[in-house]
Amino acid sequence: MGINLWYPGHVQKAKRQIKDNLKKVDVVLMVLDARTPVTTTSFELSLFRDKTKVFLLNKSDLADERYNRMWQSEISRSCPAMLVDKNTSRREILKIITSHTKYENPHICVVGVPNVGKSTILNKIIGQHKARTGAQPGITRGVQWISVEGITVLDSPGILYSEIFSKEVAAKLLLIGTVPVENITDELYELAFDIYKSVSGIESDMDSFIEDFGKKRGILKKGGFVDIEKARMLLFKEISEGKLGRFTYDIELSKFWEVLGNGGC
Ligand SMILES: Nc1nc2c(ncn2[C@@H]2O[C@H](COP(=O)(O)OP(=O)(O)OP(=O)(O)O)[C@@H](O)[C@H]2O)c(=O)[nH]1
Ligand SMILES: [Mg+2]
Repeated sequence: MGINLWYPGHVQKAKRQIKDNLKKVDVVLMVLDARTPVTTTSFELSLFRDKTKVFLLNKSDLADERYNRMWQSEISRSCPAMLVDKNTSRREILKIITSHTKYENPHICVVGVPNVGKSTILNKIIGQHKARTGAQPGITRGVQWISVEGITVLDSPGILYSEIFSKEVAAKLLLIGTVPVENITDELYELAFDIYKSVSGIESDMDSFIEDFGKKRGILKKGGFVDIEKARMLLFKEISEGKLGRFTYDIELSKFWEVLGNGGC
């Protein structure tokens, strides 16, 4: 599967680095994508077993609003959880953190799969743009402690589950932009499109949808034919950036608790 090409050394290294720094961490901010709260919990949760965890359902502006409310209340049954988007204030995020820790100036660690918005949230918490952010997964490469006015936060690169890694998980990660659109197999594109189709109500098959999309966007090669490869890449990029609408791909609430496992919060 294409995704294996992108389970690179730096993810292994990131896990090791996070582990080495965990002793100093009081609160782990688990950043999930509100479109796929289950799929984006698919990383090494065991690392954080004994830590106080706060769940942030980020990019909620790209997810279906009805499901946003459902997910927030479901996760909140047992764990601190809030919906976050680019407009969420620093004060709101600090409030949920400080209300779940006894420390006045807690050391906070921000973790999650690639491109979920970890560095954006970190910058918000410290009130400064100190961590680099960007639309490609894999922007943050090493862990770094950042300290501003008594708030100490650890930024970390995206981490992924190394074992039980199903095709469905990979397809959903593609839909939310966690997997770069290079190196994806046709099979994975097909599966991702099927999932997208089922929530968006599109009726056409992938090939004709891409053909139409390419024509509309003028993604043509010599002779006036649609450049299918390029059109496909742009289509999936736009889907992941929410440009074609707000969708939630994980809708089975009970699955969250299965993935979270016994460790809970
Ligand atoms: N629509 C939307 N976009 C967001 C939100 N938060 C972050 N982004 C965008 O998502 C992209 C990734 O953000 P980053 O903060 O770099 O994500 P990251 O998790 O640090 O990524 P890596 O370091 O690559 O693992 C950027 O283009 C951000 O502008 C949000 O709440 N809504
Ligand atoms: Mg980052």
